[in-house]
Amino acid sequence: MKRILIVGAGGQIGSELTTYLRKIYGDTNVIATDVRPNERLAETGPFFTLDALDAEALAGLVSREKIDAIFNLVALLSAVGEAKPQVAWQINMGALNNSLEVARQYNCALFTPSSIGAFGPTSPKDKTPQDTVMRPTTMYGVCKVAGEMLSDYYFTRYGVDTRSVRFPGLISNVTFPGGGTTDYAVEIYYEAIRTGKFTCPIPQGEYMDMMYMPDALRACVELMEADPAKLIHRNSFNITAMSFTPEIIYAEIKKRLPEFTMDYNVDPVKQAIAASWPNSLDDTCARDEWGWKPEWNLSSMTDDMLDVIRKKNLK
Ligand code: VAH
Repeated sequence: MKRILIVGAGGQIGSELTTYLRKIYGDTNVIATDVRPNERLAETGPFFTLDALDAEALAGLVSREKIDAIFNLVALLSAVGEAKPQVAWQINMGALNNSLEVARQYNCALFTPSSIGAFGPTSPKDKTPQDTVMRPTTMYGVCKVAGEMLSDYYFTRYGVDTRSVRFPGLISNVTFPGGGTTDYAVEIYYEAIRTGKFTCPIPQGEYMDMMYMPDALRACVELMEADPAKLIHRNSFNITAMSFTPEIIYAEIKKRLPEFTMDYNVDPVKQAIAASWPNSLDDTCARDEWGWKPEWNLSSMTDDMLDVIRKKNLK
């Protein structure tokens, strides 16, 4: 990768991936775009407002900037996607289709994240295999499975260098996620510092795979820089770092903040989505094919999250 375009750079992943890639490849070689202006991203490198559904504008930018790798991060997440499924399909699949077509026309590599949301209630729940039944029951999951298959099609039919990982819930301290089922695992840290109490929308006992954002960012680069001859899979690799329930993350925070309290007000939409997803993933293929290995666990992530949030002086 030399000249990189990030589509949807203003979101939870993109806002940190832009900074991360600029440190590796050089500020001027990472062009960030989003449908809304973003002053923070424009401060450290090139930024353009771009509607990912505007195929002509996307193609023009890729051509002008001589892009050789695209990160397509545009997606309405699982819970918000259930509130407006048709909009989620139009945006998620429209942005992917445009990215695939432009990648084909201008010979770009393309990374599009998938998710544990691509699995459904009939997928094996524990140590969910790389290749297994995938019948998601959310529009988000339908988009992710369709996106995986479309991306594999563009690789086999046109030779487009498409690659992808199935991200677990991502936890970060820079940009809040929006409309996700795993958002609680970010919100709980902020409430532990801000108010000392948290009302959890996910029921006790509900395991979900999770990952700290620094591991997710490194996974994006390691996969995109991996030797293509060693890739048996492409779209999309299971990867994970940890799996926990609300009471497990609560107990980890409480070790550090003994006064912290949590109660439950379960959100039925998020409960149904979480229940349809795996409890834990088997990420052997990512480890074997491109050397994936997480570096953060629940304890080290909790130390870092609380440390960074304290320094934000939230009121
Ligand atoms: C969501 N954060 O909750 C996203 C993610 C695995 C979860 O895809 O929808």
